Amino acid sequence: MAGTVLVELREGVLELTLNRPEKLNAFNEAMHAELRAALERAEREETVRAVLLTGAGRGFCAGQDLGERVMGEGDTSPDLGDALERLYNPLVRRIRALPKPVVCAVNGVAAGAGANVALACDIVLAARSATFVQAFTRIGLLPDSGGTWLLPRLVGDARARALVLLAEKVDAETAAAWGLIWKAVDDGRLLEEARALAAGLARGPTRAYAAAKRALQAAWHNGFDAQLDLERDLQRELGRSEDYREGVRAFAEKRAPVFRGR
Ligand code: T3D
Repeated sequence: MAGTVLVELREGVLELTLNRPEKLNAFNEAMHAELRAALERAEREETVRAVLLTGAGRGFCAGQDLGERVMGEGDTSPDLGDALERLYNPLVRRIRALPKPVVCAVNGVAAGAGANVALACDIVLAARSATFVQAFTRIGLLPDSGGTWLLPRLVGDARARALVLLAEKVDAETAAAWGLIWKAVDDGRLLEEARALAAGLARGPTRAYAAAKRALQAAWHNGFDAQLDLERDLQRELGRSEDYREGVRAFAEKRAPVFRGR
């Protein structure tokens, strides 16, 4: 039986396809578990040097599977804090902290936590027909999975507040124009472009990417001096890497570098 996440390693890229298309790839416990295992593999295996996340069918991900949350008269309310603590928070933390680039190809609607998981990735491409919707307030919730942290930082407070309170769909072109994502591409070219981009990153200096991700994440809370200190420490480490040596040698020899991620 096909899993809820399809996993394929190609050209150093671990391609992860959310695979519950009949539910627009909404998250259930099984999909969380399979995605977690795949991301752990991405972190562990040296042959994996980038990750590509996408969705099967016409949607990217519709957030939490609401079928698991329907309550009858007299049912006790679910502990959503527990669901965030066990499932969503570790997921977005894992994506942000993964020491390898994570590319997201948003192939269709990205709603609720599905939108915020996409936005947690390093480089987000979206099909022109894709949409993003902070659907949470439609069902009486607030954005989670890092949405309230990430949105104002990406698009500014005014747009973040409107996105959250109005819970309206934003199309991919607008998302790109606002800086919510990297770019919108023609539907038929999305996967091809995302794969080429991820494969290029997989051939790149993996340790430099990891350090850059770490520094960019720290920049959100560090002051200028702390950030300069962090850059100094990380650059010191990178200066001892094989990839740096190769990069400089290739530059001097006027050829393309061959980075091994070491
Ligand atoms: O609970 C916790 O653990 C706390 C954490 C919460 C995190 C969250 O993500 S909360 C937010 C949950 N998500 C939503 O509220 C989004 C719900 N879905 C929608 O608003 C719409 O489906 C979309 C805007 C995403 C897409 O609209 P549209 O018109 O393109 O498609 P549709 O017809 O509404 O959906 C197609 C099918 O997918 C449909 O099934 P059916 O009728 O054909 O059998 C629909 O029920 C199903 N579907 C869509 N979203 C979900 C879903 N099934 C389960 N859960 C979903 N989230």
